[in-house]
Amino acid sequence: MSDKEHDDDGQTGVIVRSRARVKKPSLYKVLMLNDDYTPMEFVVHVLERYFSKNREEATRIMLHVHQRGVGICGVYTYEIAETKVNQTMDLARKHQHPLQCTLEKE
Ligand code: TYC
Repeated sequence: MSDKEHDDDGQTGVIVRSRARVKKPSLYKVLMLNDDYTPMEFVVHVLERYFSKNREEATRIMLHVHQRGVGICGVYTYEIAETKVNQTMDLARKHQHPLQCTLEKE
């Protein structure tokens, strides 16, 4: 093979199916579980601090979890969702609340 032909498919500069190589990341729901001991105000605080909810939305989600047993805090890519679960569980542990938070693939 001559130097000119080496590694050259004759398609220089032509983009073939470039869009097909970009896959949308899987999304994960962060779920909050109800319990009998974690104060309502603490759950609202967590939703404001780690899930960027305003007080009204945070209160709505907290009451939904309180009444139905489980609720969605948000939907994120895996590492973001995992970070928010860890932040929530760490703060709950620090305050000795039994609050539980989990991930679920959408
Ligand atoms: N059930 C709790 C109470 O009555 C409040 C609460 C709401 C706890 C949501 C956890 O994910 C939760 N103090």
